[in-house]
Amino acid sequence: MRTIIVGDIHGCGAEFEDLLDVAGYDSNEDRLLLTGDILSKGPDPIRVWERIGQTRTEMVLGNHDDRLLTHLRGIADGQPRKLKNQDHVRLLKLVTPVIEGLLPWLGGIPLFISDPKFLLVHAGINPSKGLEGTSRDEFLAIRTWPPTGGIEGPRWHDSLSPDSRLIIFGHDAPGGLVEKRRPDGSPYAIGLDTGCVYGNQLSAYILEEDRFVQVESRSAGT
Ligand SMILES: [Mn+2]
Repeated sequence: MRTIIVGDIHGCGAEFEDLLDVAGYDSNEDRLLLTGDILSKGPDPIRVWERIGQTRTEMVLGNHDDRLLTHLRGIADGQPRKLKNQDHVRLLKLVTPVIEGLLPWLGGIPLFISDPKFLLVHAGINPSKGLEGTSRDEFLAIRTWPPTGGIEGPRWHDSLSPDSRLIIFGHDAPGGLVEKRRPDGSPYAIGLDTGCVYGNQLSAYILEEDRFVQVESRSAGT
């Protein structure tokens, strides 16, 4: 069995399928995990959702998944929230027909997945407080450390000890592919958001083979 971890898909359904093909994903043999932020922004969230339904996929919650969950709960409660952002309006319109399956699935998605060999999170952990001291907001959206509130600045994983368990994350398309290794060559930080939805690549890491797989975006970005 292999462990395949895919970075932020953001509605890039065709590229998700391309990537699974290139990785040689076999749903009977391989374990598939996602870094979160699977549906928002991109062209084909329903294709992503259908593909996930055909596989035994595990995932951690991203900041965009969390916001979608809030809106879906509003719809289910008969109190839909007013939306100004046209991207959000479009996404909700596309996924509302599948709300019956999507809402309970998304509601059960954890903030982190802890395995003896790796820790999977969407954005990261608080590098000084560790996994136990990481807040919900940090799991969903941490980027810089010390926090700057913006995109520029040193990343949280720059402050990680190489002795820590391998941590795999997404969320940081501006930071690109992250690959940090110990002196013995083994990885301790892997970042997989390579901005497919912005016209770049969709990336995956295959744990047992210690290698990356990438496919190009099919569009010039959104
Ligand atoms: Mn994100």
